[in-house]
Amino acid sequence: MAERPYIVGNWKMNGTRSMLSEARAIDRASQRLMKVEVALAPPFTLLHAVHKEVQQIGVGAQDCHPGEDGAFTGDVSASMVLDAGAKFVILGHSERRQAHGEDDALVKAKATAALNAGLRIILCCGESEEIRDAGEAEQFVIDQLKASMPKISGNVGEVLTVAYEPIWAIGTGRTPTADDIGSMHRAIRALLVELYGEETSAAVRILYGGSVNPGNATELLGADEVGGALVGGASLTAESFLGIVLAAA
Ligand code: G2H
Repeated sequence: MAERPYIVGNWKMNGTRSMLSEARAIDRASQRLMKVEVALAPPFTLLHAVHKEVQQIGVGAQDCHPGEDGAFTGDVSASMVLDAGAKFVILGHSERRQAHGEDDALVKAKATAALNAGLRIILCCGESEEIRDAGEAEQFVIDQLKASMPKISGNVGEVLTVAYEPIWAIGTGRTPTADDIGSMHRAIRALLVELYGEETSAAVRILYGGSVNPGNATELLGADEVGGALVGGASLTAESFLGIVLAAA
């Protein structure tokens, strides 16, 4: 695992102000687990409230628009989420690729906007079940990452995190084996070395995401080249999310 594992809770379209107590509890416990970097990505409506509520953990958004401002009803720009207290944004999640038709070019444009605004990015990638069954998962994920990766200059480890999330494992309770995760993460690491050089890319953490829970976290986090986890369903209560944080500590 990475020197300082990164455990990120993606609340997706869940949470009202009643969930601020969960964020508070996660933050309080994380103050005693400094070996792990912990963060939450609540919905836009809770970004500022969670930011005000916590001291230790990072707060991020789940999406941003590629533009600066303008007539884009319902959209939120990178500088707006930064202003609300976000330090990072999750981009290219398969739920946005599938439900909102986001392609690699749009993900890249959003990532460029986020970096320009001063946000860190968590860039998601992952294959469908059909692609895995066809034996094309690694090539697909590498091509997807190449096409959605923004131009990054300077210290790439400070601004970029990659999250590998096989679509068939998201919210399904099914997970790849530790060996499968390890070989995918090694392929992603090789791409990062090719793009940014060995030394610079070493600080980029590659998270695993897809049905991570307190029961399987130790095994999944122990897979080769896994630098942490992007957690959906199991991040919605402090109890289950902290079980995963503890497994990383
Ligand atoms: C994958 C993951 C969080 P879950 O989407 O990004 O969700 O842990 O619910 O599978």
